[in-house]
Amino acid sequence: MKFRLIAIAASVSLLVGCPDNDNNGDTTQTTRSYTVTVKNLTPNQPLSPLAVLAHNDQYRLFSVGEAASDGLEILAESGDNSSVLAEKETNTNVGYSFSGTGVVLPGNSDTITFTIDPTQASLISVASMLVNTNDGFVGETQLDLTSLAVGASLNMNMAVWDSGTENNDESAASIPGPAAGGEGFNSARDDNNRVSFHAGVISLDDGLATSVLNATHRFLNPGARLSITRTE
Ligand SMILES: [Ca+2]
Ligand SMILES: [Ca+2]
Repeated sequence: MKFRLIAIAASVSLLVGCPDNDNNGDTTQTTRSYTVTVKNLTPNQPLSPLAVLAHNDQYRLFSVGEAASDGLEILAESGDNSSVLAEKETNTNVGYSFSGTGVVLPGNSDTITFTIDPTQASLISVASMLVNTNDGFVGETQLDLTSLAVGASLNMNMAVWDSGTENNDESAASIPGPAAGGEGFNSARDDNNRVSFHAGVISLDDGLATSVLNATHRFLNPGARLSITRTE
């Protein structure tokens, strides 16, 4: 009995504290609007233009421990988000795709604003390459927006992943970002072919003789900050 009283008191305070709660699960509302902001937290790793997909729960942009899709391989090696965005056309589980406005420099952020039909897509995935790496990217997948009330935000740190599709040799020939201007995408998968937590770059300063990178290109997780706000 005492537990039940506490539970009731808690639910009452929740209702008082969240007047917008009525918007949750409102089946009469046909669209919902969001802003998605990614802030680059690294010292010297520009982020490639953001890719954002809105989809149902049958889709994942990537799975840790499993092979990257061809689209993610291209994004993670070259920064080109077009193949990931094209999954809207080729995968019936993806309802919407949105691109960022351009490269996101260290300390800067980019914001994408969009409106979606929650019956078509209630989860989102976000990805962007750290361009001074072989195949490093920040990414989140299957973020469920269903319970996000109007005015509420979801904030999280974005881990840096290794797409597992290119060897991390850090050579000038293989780093596409401003540190080198080397090759972007190569269809060879000369790494372990599994998405994993990125071990970080070594750099010439830390003893990798073939590396075109220096200590400023190093990063420790997280690589970016993600904020999602529901506006309508
Ligand atoms: Ca790699
Ligand atoms: Ca490759």
